[in-house]
Amino acid sequence: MPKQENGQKEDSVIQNDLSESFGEEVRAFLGDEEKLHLFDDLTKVNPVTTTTVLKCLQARYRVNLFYTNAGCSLVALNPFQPVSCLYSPELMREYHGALRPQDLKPHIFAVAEQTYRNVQSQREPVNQSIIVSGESGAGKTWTSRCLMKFYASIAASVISPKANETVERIEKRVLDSNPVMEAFGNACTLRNNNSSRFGKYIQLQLDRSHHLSSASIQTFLLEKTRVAYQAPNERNFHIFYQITKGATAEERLEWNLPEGADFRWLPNSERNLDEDCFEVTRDAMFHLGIDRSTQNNIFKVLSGLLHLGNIQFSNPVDEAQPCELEDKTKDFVKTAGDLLKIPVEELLESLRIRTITAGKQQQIFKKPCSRAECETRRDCLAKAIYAKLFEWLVLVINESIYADPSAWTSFIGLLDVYGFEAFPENSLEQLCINYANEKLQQHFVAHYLKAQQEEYAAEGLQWSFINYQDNQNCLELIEANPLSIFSLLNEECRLNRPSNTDLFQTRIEKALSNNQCLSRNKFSKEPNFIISHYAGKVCYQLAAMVEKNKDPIPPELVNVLQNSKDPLLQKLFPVAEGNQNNIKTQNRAAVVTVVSKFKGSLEHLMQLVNSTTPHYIRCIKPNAGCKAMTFQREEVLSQLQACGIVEAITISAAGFPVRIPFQSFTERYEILRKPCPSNKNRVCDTSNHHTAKNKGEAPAEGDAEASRSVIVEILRNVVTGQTAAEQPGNRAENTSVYCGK
Ligand code: AOV
Ligand code: MG
Repeated sequence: MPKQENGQKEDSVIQNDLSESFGEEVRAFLGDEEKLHLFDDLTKVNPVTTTTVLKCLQARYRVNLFYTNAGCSLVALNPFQPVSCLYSPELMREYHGALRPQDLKPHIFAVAEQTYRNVQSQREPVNQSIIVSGESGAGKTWTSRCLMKFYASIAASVISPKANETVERIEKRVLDSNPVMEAFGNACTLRNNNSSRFGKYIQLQLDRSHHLSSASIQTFLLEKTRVAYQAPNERNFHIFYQITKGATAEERLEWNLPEGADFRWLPNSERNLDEDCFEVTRDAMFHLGIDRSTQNNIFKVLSGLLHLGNIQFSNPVDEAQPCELEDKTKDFVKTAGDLLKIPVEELLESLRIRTITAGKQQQIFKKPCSRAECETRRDCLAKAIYAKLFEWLVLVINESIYADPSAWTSFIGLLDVYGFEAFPENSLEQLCINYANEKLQQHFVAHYLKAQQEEYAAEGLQWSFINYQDNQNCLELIEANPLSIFSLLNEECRLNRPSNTDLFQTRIEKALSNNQCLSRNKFSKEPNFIISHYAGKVCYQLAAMVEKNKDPIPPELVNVLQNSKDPLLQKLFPVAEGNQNNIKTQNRAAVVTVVSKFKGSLEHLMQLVNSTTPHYIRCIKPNAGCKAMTFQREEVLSQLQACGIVEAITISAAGFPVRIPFQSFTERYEILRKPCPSNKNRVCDTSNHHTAKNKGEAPAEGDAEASRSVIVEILRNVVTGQTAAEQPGNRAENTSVYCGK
């Protein structure tokens, strides 16, 4: 859970008081302090407790070991500084070429390689997913980028002359999608200088020979409000800073971006970030098929939005008249109109005059908007353009990496969504982001913590159930039908009345009071509700939430955009057939709310992910301030506790790390089979190397016993590559092999 304050103890202090603060049991473990960093697999730590796991991770972090295996997951600690050779092409080759990548140090490349081999080893290809999770700033996007580079390097190493040309093209384009999507979809927030403001699932599609043949990118809910509103100390999307800083003198002239111009929607531009590199974005766009002239068009429109942001209104003397323009902003209206190729008068009318249809004849009336309404319309226009532009970019990128589904047989999916966040002020955007993270957590819980234990029980294995934090309650509070935060928000939108947040707060409390994940900050004057998420409590402010959920685009704005002479805007806002300039029809369009759309797209995503074999990378943010090489114990501790990683390690350590379907097991190792125990004996426990036990049956005897022990020995070597004695803290369970149904 992100902390507001930064007062945690630093590494050196933690060092000194560590042995005092830990219990007796742990002290024995700490005896081997020198060797702590050698635990590259947390299932080997004994005992597995939050404290021991934390201690191990800290010891490894200190000696630049950022990756540690944790049962079914890989824990990735963010160094917050470039580490030489950690992602070098040589290292990629080493992992890709390794006989057994699991013998090498834990690394995201080992996960990537294992995932790739999983696809290769199946007779029928099984799709795979790598789910990268962690809170905001933990390193998900960085990790996904490195994974993509790894797969691109595998693709580039393909020698097949036939495939070569396609592969080169695809892998380059797949990589080029990153700077473009990050320029348009990432921004500097309080938690992360390069925070993803959208979710992304990229499928790397492989042909029959397991070569990269194409890819596709699916995105989720861009935080478009950022275009027109940035919280204090945050910034707009990177691309706006890139164009204002990186444009040439001629471009400045053409795009009306004089050096030092002051734009309201461009706060904190004095902060220079690596992400401000315009050249990289332009080159990548070019490689993706967006030529220089289209790029020019895009940047002109973006500049138009910045000018739009500087338009300010004042109340008219006569209420029956439209709002006045503040004197100093008149030039901005003209420039915005020029850049967006919309006649200034039309632009002003769309911002200041509302069209109402009424009466039996559906007559059209015009009514001046209030100052606040004018401002909302201005913001809405900018958000609509930016969101469509982002959608269009994703479409263009997808077209450039697309192949007919008959050209590929399997895929590896990489999931990188915005991480859990809690700011001083949280609204619908944070609710959606945190909901997405709850969904991923649920996947982990259901897939690993729950399913694995249920399977042991079903197989009749001796197993004492390990408790874990289930987030079902929290998800129900947010999304359930018929009553949840989402359903109440939707109902409020349907009622189409001026929203009264005080009443809405009471309604939420009444309707959902029996869910323990719901509470309220009673000391706040602002209507709010608190949700206890798996990663911590977040207080959401109700103001503007209903409006954001409706996300209406006034039809006058759509009209004005459809009538623009700008080629890009014409592409983004095509005139639907038979619907030209028809305000009446547009008024009647059914409203699909933001949360309904988001819920639908996430459900679709989870179905897709559920159909794949998952691999988890858990990114951990070692300090709240994004400082290089600083390990704040409490910060890490709360993340470990929240994500259920210790429970997962406990289950992995006590359970069976290798599970092979019984059928495959017998097929594969049949050759070693002499007289074999009956099929009912499904468990081979190698703790004493020669016992088969399950459901209380007697151990096999003689030859059968010996042959089974040979099989298990082989498997053990396949799995660990070492003997038990060589591994620090190894236990009998770690060498167990379990053949399930
Ligand atoms: P996120 O994706 O998890 O947050 P990022 O991947 O953007 O976080 O990482 C945040 C910052 O941490 C990056 O910009 C890098 O400066 C640094 N970083 C992360 N991983 C590494 C690494 N392995 N080596 C060096 N520096 C690293 V968000 O998108 O906010 O949820 O919405
Ligand atoms: Mg990110």
